[in-house]
Amino acid sequence: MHMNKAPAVDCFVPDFMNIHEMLSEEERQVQATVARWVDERVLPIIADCFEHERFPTELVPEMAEMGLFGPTFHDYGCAGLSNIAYGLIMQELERGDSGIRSFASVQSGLVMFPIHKYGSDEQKKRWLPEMAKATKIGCFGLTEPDGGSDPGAMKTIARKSGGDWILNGAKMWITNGTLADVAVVWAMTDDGVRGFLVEKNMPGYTTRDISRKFSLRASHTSELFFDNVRVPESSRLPLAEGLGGPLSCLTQARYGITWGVIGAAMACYREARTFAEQRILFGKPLIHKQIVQQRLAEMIRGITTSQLMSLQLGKIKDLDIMHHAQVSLVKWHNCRTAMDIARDARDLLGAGGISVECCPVRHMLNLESVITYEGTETIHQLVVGRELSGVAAF
Ligand code: TGC
Ligand code: FAD
Repeated sequence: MHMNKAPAVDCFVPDFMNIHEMLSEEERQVQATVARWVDERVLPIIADCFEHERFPTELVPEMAEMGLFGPTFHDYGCAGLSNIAYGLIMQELERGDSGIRSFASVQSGLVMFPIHKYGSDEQKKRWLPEMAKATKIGCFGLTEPDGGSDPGAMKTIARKSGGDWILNGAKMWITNGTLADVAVVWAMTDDGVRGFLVEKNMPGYTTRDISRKFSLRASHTSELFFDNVRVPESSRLPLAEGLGGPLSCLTQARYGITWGVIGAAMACYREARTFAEQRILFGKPLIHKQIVQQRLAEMIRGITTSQLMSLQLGKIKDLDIMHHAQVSLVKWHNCRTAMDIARDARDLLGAGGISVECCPVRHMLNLESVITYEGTETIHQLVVGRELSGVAAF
């Protein structure tokens, strides 16, 4: 005999459509473990980190201990989880802060993934176990100072010199750039785009952090410079040929972002709902007002549609039938929805909402980056438009 279950909206993780019931036991346990860790380890310090532009590197070994890096791989010391479990990890991390989720996205989706998919056996053995343990950190260099939306026009070049490659150029807006032991760098060669593993100590390779950001302040965002960097052929990803290589990595990271931003939206909803219960105005708690209920209901509508879209993406990703245009639709939808929720939650909190003590303004500012990186909203609209029309209108 089944009991009808009331929609869960008053908990940390709003679950209006019983998504929890759709998860496997393992997926629930993963979510609960990461959620607890975020509550205990991230939430108490993150406002301070954001205010002082500090990425909390001390948390990275704990994330590795929980198996959060490369969690969907079944080898090289990785956890072998489902794509839905991976998504839930991203959701919980970004409920803490987009910077924490960014760190995990880059390490897993943009560095371990290309090494796993396009690397040689030696490259995999050398880097993947250490990256799973986070004793080595990676970054992903695709965007350049002259523009990120059209990576096919990249100016960073790699020329053959004997058995080696000589790299020249620059990358910009690179997450974890100054922290990274290895950069996956995409460069143009005479045969098209190729990927290289550029190591921290290679002569001619330098990095510098970008400061004065109003967004992703608890995350390192860097510039990478290549001045005649000599990279051995053994450090080229042998199976990556053409622009499809880096773009396939973006599909992995974008998938994680679709879940991540739900976490940011949940955090904002929760703070707005708590405030609306506690704030007495015109003789009643705000939550008794029709307009406030409508605003909270709109937030739940956005969170729920985003959850259902990401859950479906996870299912078709686990079946290995997910297309990158489907990811574009959900990245666009979920980022826009999370931004709208963060902005409205900020407003609902009144003047207090502009303080870093309240999370919506921090999430709202972070989401300005998240809606831009991994393909801007416009780029994703044009990807979907190309599917509908058969015409690339970039
Ligand atoms: P196009 O002709 O469309 O594609 C070239 C080849 O690649 C294939 N492809 C994809 N494959 C897998 N996943 C995708 N998402 C793919 N998109 C395209 C495509 O089928 C084709 O294959 P083939 O075999 O036919 O050659 O290439 P295009 O030059 O027309 O570009 C299309 C466009 C604009 C969609 C693409 O350039 C694009 O996505 N631009 C946005 C760039 C971007 O998102 N950069 C992100 C940088 S990394 C980052 O932001 C990290 S943030 C990390 C964090 O902190 O979380
Ligand atoms: P541009 O490509 O110059 O675009 C400018 C504007 O033009 C945008 O509004 C865009 O939507 C619009 N536009 C572009 N094309 C068209 C068109 N065809 N028609 C109409 N409008 C168009 N990159 C990495 O490689 N690795 C990273 O780790 C990384 N981390 C990042 C972290 C942060 C915090 C940020 C903010 C960015 C990061 N990026 C990273 C870069 C990010 O991917 C780029 O910012 C993004 O791809 C957009 O490139 P752009 O900023 O050069 O904007």
